[in-house]
Amino acid sequence: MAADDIPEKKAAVSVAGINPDDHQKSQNPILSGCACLGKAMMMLMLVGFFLLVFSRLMEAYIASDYGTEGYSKTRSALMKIGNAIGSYQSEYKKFPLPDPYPKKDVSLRTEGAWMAALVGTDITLNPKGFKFLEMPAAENGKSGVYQDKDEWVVTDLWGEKYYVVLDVDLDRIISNPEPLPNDAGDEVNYSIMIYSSGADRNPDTWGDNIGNWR
Ligand SMILES: [Ca+2]
Ligand SMILES: [Ca+2]
Repeated sequence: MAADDIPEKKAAVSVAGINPDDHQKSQNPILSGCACLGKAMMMLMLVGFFLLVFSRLMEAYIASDYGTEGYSKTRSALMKIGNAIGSYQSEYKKFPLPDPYPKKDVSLRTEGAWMAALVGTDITLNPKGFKFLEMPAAENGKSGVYQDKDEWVVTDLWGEKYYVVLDVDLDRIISNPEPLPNDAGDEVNYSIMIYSSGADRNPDTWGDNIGNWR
């Protein structure tokens, strides 16, 4: 009778311990492969998501370290210094460098007689007294120009003097201060390269350095 059949069917399910449909899937290699592929895709998506979050956090960290505004201010200062040197060159047909005038390219910092020449306080290098470089007065030695005893100094946001490379021999080639992979770009075609050592004040760490060419 039908009443006797019902317990037997329930018992069959109970003995198997699994849903018959699942059992069928586990026996089907195609369905099983699809499940593995789905898990792999899920893992890849999760990894991609975490990488995205990590990169965003790193960007936020770098931005908080010197900030977009800091970057803009530094770039503006670099352009000012570069333009001041260019204007001096136009006026005096040379770089604002003291005698003995160098014959080869030079690397220097934004301090000393050549800074005094650009701000118009050194009539030896700048007999016409032109004010080629106008910068705000530095506060606590940061972000501007100030006089340290007899020397004029120009500093970045973090109180460090800028780094400058000048193509004094006028061949339009400068030894690149920024090391590149596989020595690519060892020499570059610039006349004036100026850079800040960035928030960490270390010129050798280029992640935060800010240059007039980069
Ligand atoms: Ca050169
Ligand atoms: Ca640095």
